[in-house]
Amino acid sequence: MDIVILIGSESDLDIVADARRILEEFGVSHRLEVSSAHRSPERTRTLITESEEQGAKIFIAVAGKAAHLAGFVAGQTTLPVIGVPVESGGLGGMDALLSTVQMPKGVPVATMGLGKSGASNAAVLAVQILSLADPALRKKLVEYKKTLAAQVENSSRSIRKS
Ligand code: RP5
Repeated sequence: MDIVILIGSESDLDIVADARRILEEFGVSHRLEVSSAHRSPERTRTLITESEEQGAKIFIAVAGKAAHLAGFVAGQTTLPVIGVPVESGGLGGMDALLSTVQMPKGVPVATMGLGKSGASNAAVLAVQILSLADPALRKKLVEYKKTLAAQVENSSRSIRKS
């Protein structure tokens, strides 16, 4: 298992659906767990240790509100941590964005944009990191980029036709 996705609450499950699909498409194994930095700190600590022992290479931490899950994980591992802030009521995600991105010096969290697109980008970034040591993954990323470019061309073609 290469990637561990931690979501702060079951209510974040929908946010990571596309990200999980992306990892599957690239053939990258992942484990998904619900664990909260503030409600279940012991469980989160145990998951970090267990994941490291099982050979995990990257953590993706997804949380909303005072989102300290990614920072909590980053403080306890030397593995890269990618943070995804989640929009929730009240401050519309600005709370989670700032909580995730503003890590003090020395403990980085690679912070994505908000919500589902941020989670998808977390998956792509994780694949890119893994591809540094995996030429087959790199080839798949080249194909992925070609697919993105083809989508733009197709959109443009159908607009011209309409
Ligand atoms: C965070 O607060 C979670 O990550 C979630 O995004 C948000 C709301 O949590 P619940 O009220 O659904 O538990 O801890």
